[in-house]
Amino acid sequence: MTSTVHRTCPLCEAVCGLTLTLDEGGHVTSVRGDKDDPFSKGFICPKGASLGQLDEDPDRLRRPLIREGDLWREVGWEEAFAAVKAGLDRVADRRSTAIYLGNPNAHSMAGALYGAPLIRALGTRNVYSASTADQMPKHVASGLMFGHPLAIPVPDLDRTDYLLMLGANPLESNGSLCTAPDFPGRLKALRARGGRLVVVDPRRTRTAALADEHVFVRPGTDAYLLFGIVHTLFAEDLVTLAHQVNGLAEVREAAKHFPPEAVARRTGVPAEVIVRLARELAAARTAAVYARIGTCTAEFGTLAQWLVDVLNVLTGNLDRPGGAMFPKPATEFGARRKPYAVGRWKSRVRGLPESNGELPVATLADEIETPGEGQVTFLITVAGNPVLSAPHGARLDAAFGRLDFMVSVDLYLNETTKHANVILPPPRMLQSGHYDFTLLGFAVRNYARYSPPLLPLDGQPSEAQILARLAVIASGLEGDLDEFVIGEMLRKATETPGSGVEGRDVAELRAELEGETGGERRLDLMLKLGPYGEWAGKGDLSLRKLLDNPHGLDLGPLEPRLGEVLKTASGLIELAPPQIVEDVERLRGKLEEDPPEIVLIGRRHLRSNNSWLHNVGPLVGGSNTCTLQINPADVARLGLDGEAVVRSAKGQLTVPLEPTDTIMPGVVSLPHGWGHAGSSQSVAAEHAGVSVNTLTDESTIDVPSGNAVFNGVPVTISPTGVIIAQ
Ligand SMILES: Nc1nc2c(c(=O)[nH]1)N[C@H]1C(S)=C(S)[C@@H](COP(=O)(O)OP(=O)(O)OC[C@H]3O[C@@H](n4cnc5c(=O)[nH]c(N)nc54)[C@H](O)[C@@H]3O)O[C@H]1N2
Ligand SMILES: Nc1nc2c(c(=O)[nH]1)N[C@H]1C(S)=C(S)[C@@H](COP(=O)(O)OP(=O)(O)OC[C@H]3O[C@@H](n4cnc5c(=O)[nH]c(N)nc54)[C@H](O)[C@@H]3O)O[C@H]1N2
Ligand code: SF4
Ligand SMILES: [Mo]
Repeated sequence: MTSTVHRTCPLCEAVCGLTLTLDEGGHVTSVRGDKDDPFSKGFICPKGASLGQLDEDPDRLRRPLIREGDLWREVGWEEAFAAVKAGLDRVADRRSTAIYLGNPNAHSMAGALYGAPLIRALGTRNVYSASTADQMPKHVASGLMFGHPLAIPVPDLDRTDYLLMLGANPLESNGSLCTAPDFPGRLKALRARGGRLVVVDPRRTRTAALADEHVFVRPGTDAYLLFGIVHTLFAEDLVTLAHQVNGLAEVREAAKHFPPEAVARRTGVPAEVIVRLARELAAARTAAVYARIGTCTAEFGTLAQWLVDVLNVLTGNLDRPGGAMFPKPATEFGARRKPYAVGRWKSRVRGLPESNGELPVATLADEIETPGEGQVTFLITVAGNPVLSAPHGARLDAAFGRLDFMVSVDLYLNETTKHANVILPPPRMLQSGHYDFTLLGFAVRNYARYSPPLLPLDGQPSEAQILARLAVIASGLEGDLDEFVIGEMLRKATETPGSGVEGRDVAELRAELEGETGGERRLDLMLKLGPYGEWAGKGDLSLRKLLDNPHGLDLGPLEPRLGEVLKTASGLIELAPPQIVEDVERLRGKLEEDPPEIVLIGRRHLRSNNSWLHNVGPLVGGSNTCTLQINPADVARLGLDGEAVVRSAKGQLTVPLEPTDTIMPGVVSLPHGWGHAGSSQSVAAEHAGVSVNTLTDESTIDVPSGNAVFNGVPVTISPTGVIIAQ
């Protein structure tokens, strides 16, 4: 007997609904898009379609591993946890412990619900994550402008008349910090209804090819370009404010230094194009500016992310339909008691400021290598592969080898986890519940969907249980973590005026919660207390209701809600936060600088996902390979053929060339997440490629956020076989 089940795809930010067919043995026999999902409406991509192969990959770990020298031994769970405890007991000072949380934590219930308690239990400030290799500039800009790092406006994709998109390629990535299943279809619909799409990218990507206009920009210079647009709005009297703001005069002052003629040379975008973009943005009935990873992982990432929302504000488009809007997720984040701040503490070695409670992953190697009080000797990684994904990952590869003890929670033995003393594998995807606590906060329509586990755990702990157990080991406190958290949340809610449960009895409310696991009960609580919840009084949302609606629930289009979202001390939008404006000097200082002759950027491929889907046969090969895209003019100028040697300040690689006129002259592109030579993942090893993060530089960061810089890395390129004096 086969069965048909529905669940959310956990692989990227698009949160598509999937319909799976399972045979009697619980094996996936087919995966289709779920036509009844009100948000994704049947959309699916090749990754979602291969979920079955991934779920049953013979190379994935099923039991814990303990490393003894170079040998791995499969052990039972109790032995594995005892080994972790023994490793941690050897640490005299918790300041010597560190944790790294990788990208899949943003997709899993375990990451959302148990990451923070684990950090607290470990009691260290050495907290690192993929966020400082990704979107930290956006959190810092939003935190300082709107008072909350998660107050991130998204383009109102389905209604906007004009979309200016920088450094994003949703036709490959399916979107990021903008949850929108079938992003390609939504962009086509925008154009079909007479809207205009402009894409700014050093490559003519598939997204750019679909747009009305593609603008080539020199890597790393988006902040100049955006300032040029802001300058024009002021110069031509095109500013229309729809909200009261602080700092308008400071923004106008700062923008004076960046007239279009001055930034044209640096950005490669002609002055008349910059002026026209400003006029178009101002004239559009509604418009949104949206910028992603190409602009975040850059030297001026925070300035660029800030200017994106400055433009949304200055054109009157923030918080209005068709503009840039704040989603209202069903498990809405709580209020912040203190104003958002960055730099509350600094890293030990380089003195880099904390943001969102994290230190930059760009300095993790320093903390492991540098002796002294607080030197990191014990590391936990959860769902991360920083050896391939962090800037100058090659250095981390060596640094991890020097740790006293390392624990990894991961389904693969890979470039990072090979250094662990203990690897704890999560169960199969189909054995886990799924709710997108994080990603639904960035959705272009309000929506909720819960996927319960489809298969039993068979004695193996869930990932939630693994993380909770690690927290118990680290804190030394026994007890039920979930019931503790539930008690705390209920206590706060019953003491908060207007919470819908003010003055009610905690035990009584606790007894009303449903759910098979602690995670489900916490979800039920958050839904009931959330803006559509049955307790908050504005709806009837609960776990039960989501279980009764397995295709998901549409909660309506985005609505203006700035008043609810703003958490700044002034109660106004802070258009010119001092910590950001301070960095404008650095930008000005480089305005006249001659750009390097050749710079390196990254790219994504539809069938890839950072470093960890290269072991799924149907996804690798063909156009999804690790090649260096280079303009034919550069190939000819440098006398290259077939392969070339790329050198940076940090390392060198020999790579196959892919000449294409879709990339600007003077720019080359190499995807990240490759470099699987010698991997125990058999398919990935056959498609090894090289790691671009051998070349990237951990000493360069976006200053306000500490974010890594992956785009605009200076490199030189020479034919293979030519010996260059170093
Ligand atoms: N298929 C696939 N999907 C993914 C992922 C994946 O690896 N593969 N990863 C997921 C993750 S973790 C994330 S964060 C998202 C990212 O989602 P996106 O931000 O859409 O990521 P990319 O496809 O890398 O698009 C970035 C674009 O920026 C361009 N670019 C590079 N440098 C610059 C610059 O200086 N300025 C400008 N304006 N553009 C520049 C690149 O050419 C590229 O086209 O994708 C997610 N989805
Ligand atoms: N040069 C360059 N470098 C980049 C980028 C770039 O554009 N260019 N992009 C950056 C970005 S945006 C990101 S987000 C980071 C990603 O950085 P990381 O998060 O460090 O890297 P991933 O490749 O996503 O690694 C995910 C790991 O989690 C494991 N995993 C997958 N699912 C699960 C699960 O459910 N549970 C557990 N426990 N483990 C799981 C996988 O096996 C893999 O080891 O890379 C960054 N690095
Ligand atoms: S677009 Fe993303 S969420 Fe949708 S099927 Fe593909 S990988 Fe899964
Ligand atoms: Mo990312």
